[in-house]
Amino acid sequence: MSAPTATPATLSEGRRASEPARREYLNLIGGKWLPSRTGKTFENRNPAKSQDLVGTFPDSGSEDVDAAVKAAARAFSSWRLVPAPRRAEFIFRAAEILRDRKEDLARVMTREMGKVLAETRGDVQEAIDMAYYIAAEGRRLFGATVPSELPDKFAMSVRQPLGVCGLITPWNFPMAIPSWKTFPALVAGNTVVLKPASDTPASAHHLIEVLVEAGVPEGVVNIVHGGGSTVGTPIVMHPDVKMISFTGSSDVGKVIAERSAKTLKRVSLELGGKNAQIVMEDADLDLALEGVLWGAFGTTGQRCTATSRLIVMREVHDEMVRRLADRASKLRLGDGLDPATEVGPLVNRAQRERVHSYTEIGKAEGAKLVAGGASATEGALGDGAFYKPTIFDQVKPSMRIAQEEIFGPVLSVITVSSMEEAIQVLNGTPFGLSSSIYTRDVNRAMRAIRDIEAGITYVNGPTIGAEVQLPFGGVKETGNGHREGGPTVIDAFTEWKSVYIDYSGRLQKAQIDR
Ligand code: UN1
Repeated sequence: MSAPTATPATLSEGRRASEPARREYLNLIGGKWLPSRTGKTFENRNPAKSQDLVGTFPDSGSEDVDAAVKAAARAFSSWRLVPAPRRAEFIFRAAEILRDRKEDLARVMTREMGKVLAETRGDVQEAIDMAYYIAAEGRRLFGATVPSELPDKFAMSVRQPLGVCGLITPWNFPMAIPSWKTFPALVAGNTVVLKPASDTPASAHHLIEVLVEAGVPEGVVNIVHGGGSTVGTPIVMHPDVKMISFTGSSDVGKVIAERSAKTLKRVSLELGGKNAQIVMEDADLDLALEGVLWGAFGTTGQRCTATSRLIVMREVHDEMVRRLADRASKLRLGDGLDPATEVGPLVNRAQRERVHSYTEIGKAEGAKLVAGGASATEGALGDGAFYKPTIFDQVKPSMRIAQEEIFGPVLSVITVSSMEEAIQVLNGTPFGLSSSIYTRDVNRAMRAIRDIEAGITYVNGPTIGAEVQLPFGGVKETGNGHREGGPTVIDAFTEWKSVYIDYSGRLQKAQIDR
């Protein structure tokens, strides 16, 4: 494996990423660190401090994608033959490197994405968790052995890798989500071309560097930096890419599914959400309040799983909204590297404009603004993409602010009069990722678990905080039936082969010889 030509392994040299430092990043193609063939680059800047340049990245094009796919296809012919437990050992090694370097990786992530250090540490931790969890699959990758209907005949099913997988990842979990896709793909015997979000390319890049350092052979992992149309689309359209795993918006997911249909690629999609927390009148209100604050404003509301709607019983509405508005308006905004900060900036100014447009929509729809509703520009905040935690009360379930994914710190409060109405409102959007109910009544909790249309339901916990060992994904326009995480992610990254071994020494005819 040739070394990066820019400043390699800077993170292992103990430099604190919070110190202003920039780096020229390159693509990794077939084991070589290369600039883009376009000759172009783009900048990655800190959304809390615009003068802080994290690094420059290749602004790649279809030729870079083609080279990466060819390298991955070549590497596949040998990687698929490496025994799965050996493949997994590279991932265990990567887990250890990530664990040792967690603090530095988290600090760079805060600089490029904005979320607070406690959360970027959590993001790296999620990659470490995924590595340990899925590397153990190297000694499982279970198939089934089943009886044959004929004598002296053996039957089983085995998993086989797909080939080159194209992984397209978002900016809100800059390392965790690339790890959710890359690690299982590799354990299963696939090779990878990764295109991370151009808002947060450094963290995905560091993940790939860690895999290189762990000894993953040349061409098995490749990273091509750049935009959605210039790099993402060529990956999706490439005939030698066998599978696409994408996390992002439902609109882009639908386009990817359509395009992938032309070459009948497998597509695993993790898309939008409009997650809700229900608060019943019997709930522990203190707990419910902490839950919704964390679910709605943690990560500045930029999680697929973020709490975007609070569905509250009429009896406890006034108290909940009063306390919530008070607490939300006191949350401390700032640079995520400052330990006092509770809410970081949005990922960029364009996203802040988008979030603010929903504030205008909410007002025009007649909802009542009870907190926030504007950019935060006081003092040093003026240099970043900060937006005040925003709460709309008196929201009707059909309003756009109650139906569309906003992906920012905006919460819509909807009042209901019964459990049935609460679940009906919760289910009444095109999405179905995460959900939550706060109640002390076990019967109500069990009914909610049964009747809520979502891939994830929490009881007495917020909508965010999924763990890697359980399936992650959603129903309706949140996805297309695949799940990340848990043992289920292996289904996304493998093909089944059924094997029949006839040791009778004669022609036996299934369904006919009886
Ligand atoms: C996402 O926002 O796409 O469950 C992922 C959670 C995190 C993962 C979120 N563990 O909130």
